[in-house]
Amino acid sequence: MVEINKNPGAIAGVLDTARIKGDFPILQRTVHGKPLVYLDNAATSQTPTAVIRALVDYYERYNANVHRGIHTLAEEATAAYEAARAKVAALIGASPDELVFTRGTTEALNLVAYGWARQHLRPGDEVLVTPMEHHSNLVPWQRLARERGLRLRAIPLTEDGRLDLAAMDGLLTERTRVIAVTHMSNVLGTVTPLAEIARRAREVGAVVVADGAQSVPHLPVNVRALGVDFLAFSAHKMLGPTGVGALYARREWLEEMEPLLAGGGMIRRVTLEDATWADPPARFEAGTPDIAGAIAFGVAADYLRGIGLEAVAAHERELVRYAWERLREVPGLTIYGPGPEHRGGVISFTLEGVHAHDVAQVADGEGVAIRAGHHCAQPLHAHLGVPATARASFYLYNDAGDVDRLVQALYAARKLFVRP
Ligand code: C6P
Repeated sequence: MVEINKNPGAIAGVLDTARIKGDFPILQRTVHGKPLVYLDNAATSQTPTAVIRALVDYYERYNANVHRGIHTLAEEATAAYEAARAKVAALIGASPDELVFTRGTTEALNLVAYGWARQHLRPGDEVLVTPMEHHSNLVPWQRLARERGLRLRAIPLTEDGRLDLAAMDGLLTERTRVIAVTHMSNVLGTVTPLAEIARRAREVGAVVVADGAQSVPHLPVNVRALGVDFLAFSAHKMLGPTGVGALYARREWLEEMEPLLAGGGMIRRVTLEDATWADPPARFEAGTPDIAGAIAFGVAADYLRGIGLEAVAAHERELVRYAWERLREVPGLTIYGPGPEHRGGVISFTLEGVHAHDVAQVADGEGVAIRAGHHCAQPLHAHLGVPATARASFYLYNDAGDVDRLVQALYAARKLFVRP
């Protein structure tokens, strides 16, 4: 029988998880008759009451289109929408006019590829990617490379799943125009040295397109300190709703970027023959945006700021250290990626003799939600030599007791699938 930690706070004690769990109604539910342990935060995070209230409040009190009406509701909606932009921008150290609301990370990265890179890159130019990119920061570049005759080159990984910066130096040339790199792998948890990458990119005149889907929710991120040109992230991975996210872009690039969509809200002047664009960020937000979602995104940013991203990161560091030790006790379990000191709150693993999907299914039966599969990172799984991994990903409401429940579920999976 696996020993259950009776005092989770004593091990992962940075945040008061009992109080925080109380802010998340969904965490009070049971799954298959057992209290839910939610460890699929890299896929999507749960939503605190304050964020849910913001969505309801918008529809109950001031549902109106933004930047169009002059009636009270429209003015209130516009003010709340722009206030949300300022809050989200402040969270990453950007100005509001450098932040475009998108549908999420995927749309934000496509906007960079098709809105910016398509205009700026020439045949023969090189784009550096990494083997641990989520498909969202790889497939748009592959598509653009085919269309524009670009060359994609991959920065190798070290044995333990970090970026090999010495090898990156060997790939950097005057043809390198873009380094498209994740700030935190959604599979290995590896945190990449973005500031260092940006410094080296500047030396050859390349821009850095950073995928912040996993880092912005979990680490203190400041775009000025990092020196990146673009940073994409999603609200739903940082306590906000689905369907909204953001692209930070340096002002000079925003000025030169082409919109993906044309229509209402993004124009300055339209004649029957022609149109001119509005200033950024409105230029990139054609059509009625997800107004309630953006406002709720701002409330999620408030919530995170209230707790403090330093504290969130420290909490997850403790939790990952604890999970690392506990998981390594499980016979036949292999963890992928670097040690706890180089990763965020994500641990992907395989369990010998049990398919990753079976691991996830048994865990679900125990009330523990984890993800299994390729996690939209097929090239990385090819590199690891496994078709699928199981993944536990943590957030500010998780504690050592949740890790213990996971470990217990893994023993249950072994009992079912592995012959003694
Ligand atoms: N990763 C996961 O389970 P969207 O879907 O646009 O909000 O985010 C895409 C995305 C981009 N980059 C990284 C590093 C990501 O982790 C994700 C989403 C989820 O890992 C769903 S595949």
